[in-house]
Amino acid sequence: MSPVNPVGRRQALAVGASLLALTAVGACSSGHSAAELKVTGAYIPQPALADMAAGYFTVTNTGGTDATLTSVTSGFAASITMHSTTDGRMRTADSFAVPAGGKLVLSLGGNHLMLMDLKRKPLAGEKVSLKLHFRDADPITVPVPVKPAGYQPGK
Ligand SMILES: [Cu+2]
Repeated sequence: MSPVNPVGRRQALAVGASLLALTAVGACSSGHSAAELKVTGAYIPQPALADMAAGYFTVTNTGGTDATLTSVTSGFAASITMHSTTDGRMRTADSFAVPAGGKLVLSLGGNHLMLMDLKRKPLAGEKVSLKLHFRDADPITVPVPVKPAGYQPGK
């Protein structure tokens, strides 16, 4: 009598191989799930002058991969820079992280966009288009409402 049944052994190997395959697929899909970005609460307060405006929004990432906001462009402003605020001091930021399962918040007194060299002064009630460019995610174009000067969300 043979101690090993050849048929049983082959089946065991086949089951083992398919389990390995399942594990590999599972690891791959969770490790590579893309960033899932959504932009909400975007607004631009109507500026006092035509040459400069600020911009605010929130980017939420419900995906499994970190993304990075690398730049913002618009046909309406020749130059858009990103600023962070620390202890009341503004400084230019090269990029902003949008962590997996987290969010990036641009808000009054904190991180914000600085829009310069405007084509014209944006007026409350109109919308301008901003395009957000990311590393590790597709760009998102957002219609951004212009709010009255001094507008604060939720007030
Ligand atoms: Cu600034």
